[in-house]
Amino acid sequence: MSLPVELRHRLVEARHIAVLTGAGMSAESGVPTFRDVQDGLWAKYDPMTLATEEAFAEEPSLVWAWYLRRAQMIRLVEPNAGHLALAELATFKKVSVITQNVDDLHERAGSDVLSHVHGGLFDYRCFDCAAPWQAELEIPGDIPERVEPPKCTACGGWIRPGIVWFGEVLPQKAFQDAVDASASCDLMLVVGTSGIVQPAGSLPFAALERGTPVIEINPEESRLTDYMTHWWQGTAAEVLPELVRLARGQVG
Ligand code: BV8
Repeated sequence: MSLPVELRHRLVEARHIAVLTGAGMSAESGVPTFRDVQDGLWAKYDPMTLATEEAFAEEPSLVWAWYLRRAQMIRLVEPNAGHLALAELATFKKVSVITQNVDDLHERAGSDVLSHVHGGLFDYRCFDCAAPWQAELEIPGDIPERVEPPKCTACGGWIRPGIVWFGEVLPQKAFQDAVDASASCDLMLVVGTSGIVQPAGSLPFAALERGTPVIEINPEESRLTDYMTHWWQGTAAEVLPELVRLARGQVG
């Protein structure tokens, strides 16, 4: 158990816990983290360049195929013990889940997600006129390097994923809800994020600035570790079930 006594008490007494999750939250479900996602056909591409409006405008079929592959990966995996632990925590505490992840694993574990700050792979819209696209996403068994995106029935533009690309502003309400929860909770957990991407990486400071303790759960140090109240070194699926036991006041 790697939690100082003072923080164990704060955990047991906490009435509102905000949780910021990143790609490491889904790693034990078998979803490669954002920086490790490149293998196979897309190994030669940098995700940082693919996840941009410019890349989609230039090569819609390449970018669309990449997101189809990621959507396919997510459909093939299950929530892990970490996702399930957060859903369990919310049965006896107020928990605000703020995720950078574009998967739906928190929802499939039973969590109500307050905020997907980087959007998600479960809604789509027209790249040109932004009309929502409701059709069923067709994912071929074997996804080639390029797949032409569907076309918007309203204007004929390409359909894009409801993802926040680099250089795009975050959904205003989603981010504001995330800031409000981080600033008003009485304990914050930061799970599986390198803290590299902004402005999501700034959310823990909305808690720290108010003297709210922030516990980082990560097997490795991140850009945030030096600023955290406590670094609980370990993985999401190992640590979060233990954290829930401690939150119930079950020691050991
Ligand atoms: C914005 C969707 C402003 C895409 C993502 C130039 C122009 C504009 C902006 C910028 C710019 N230069 C820099 C910026 C800011 C930029 C940014 O932050 N860049 C970084 C790279 C420096 N941010 C933006 O562009 C944002 N928009 O700033 O707009 C603006 C204002 C006005 C007008 C115009 C613009 C938009 C950022 C959103 C990008 N979209 N996702 C997609 O997924 O395809 S972000 C992407 O990275 C994923 O969502 C991912 O969640 C996110 C963050 O990464 P992490 O989650 O931290 O994942 P990572 O792999 O890095 O780390 C994994 C961690 O898990 C590690 O620490 C590891 O140790 C740990 N781990 C591993 N296994 C486990 C584990 N932990 C626990 N358990 C385990 N088992």
